Amino acid sequence: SFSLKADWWGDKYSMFVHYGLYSIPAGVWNGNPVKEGYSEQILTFGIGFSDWYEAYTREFDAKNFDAEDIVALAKKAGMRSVVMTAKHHDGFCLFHTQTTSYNSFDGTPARRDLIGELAEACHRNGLGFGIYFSLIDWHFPAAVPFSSHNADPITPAHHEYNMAQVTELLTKYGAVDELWFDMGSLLPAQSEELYRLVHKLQPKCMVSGRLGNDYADFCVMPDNQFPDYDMILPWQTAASIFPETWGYRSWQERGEVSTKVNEKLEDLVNVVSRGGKYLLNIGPMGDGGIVPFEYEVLSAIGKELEPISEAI
Ligand code: JFZ
Repeated sequence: SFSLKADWWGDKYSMFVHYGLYSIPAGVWNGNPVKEGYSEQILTFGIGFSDWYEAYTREFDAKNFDAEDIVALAKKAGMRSVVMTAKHHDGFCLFHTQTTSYNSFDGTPARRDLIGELAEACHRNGLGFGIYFSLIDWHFPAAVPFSSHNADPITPAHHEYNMAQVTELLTKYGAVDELWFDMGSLLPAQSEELYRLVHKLQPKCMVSGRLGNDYADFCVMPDNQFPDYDMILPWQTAASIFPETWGYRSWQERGEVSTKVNEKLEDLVNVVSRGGKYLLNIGPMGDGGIVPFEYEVLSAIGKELEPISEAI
């Protein structure tokens, strides 16, 4: 109903978190910076072989990943909810799933369910909680093998796998306010089935337009863009701190905090004043710790927003 969507819509500024195995190589392969593609996609742009990439599971201890720290930063930044990658294109799951051992609980020394930890921290602190879920999967054997583009079709077995994982994500972690499906080129029947599943399990959960075939509760604009026409559906703009990557990139030239704060504040105002919702990304480091530059930028934005926090 409209009022349910208005609840979600009342929150106009949220945190996006890209964290996964890719945060360990952090945009470096064989000692060289991988300049092509986003760093969260280093498997396809830099490393190439799945077993070399999978070896990062042995290093994945997430020892500085603290959901309370992430939630505290979101609050400090003036944000009302957090959306984190439960599974990115690499197929590695940050939640404890029965569908594959390629997950942070069963498949790494961390032995932790990071999605569970973040969901709890959001709920405990009164923040909204959302999940990013990649529809393509470069690890699942029955999926279309990874290719040079991301809009691959979804095989029937892969669709069932996604259905099972989405079922887990929407039944084990309490209220999920947003499901940020991403990429993949689904058949209309596949988009419909996932859309209905989400609303059956969590009627209030908002589904992103990247599920495809017009099965959507909100539209996602390209990075830092806003529409120059009236939108019928609610819309959201996702933004990364640097447009080149969403996942952590160790060699990123970051420049001045103040320059970045002004740039992101301007984007936030442009989006929110046109009726959109701004989803600003952080990409924690390999150990899960927050990048100091990102901490400073978000804190400074929060300070600027203090006088108008009621309006956002
Ligand atoms: C997708 C992912 O491929 C990427 O790794 C990241 O997770 C991002 C948030 O989402 O990338 C996209 C997809 C579509 C657009 C931009 C980035 N777009 O429509 O401009």
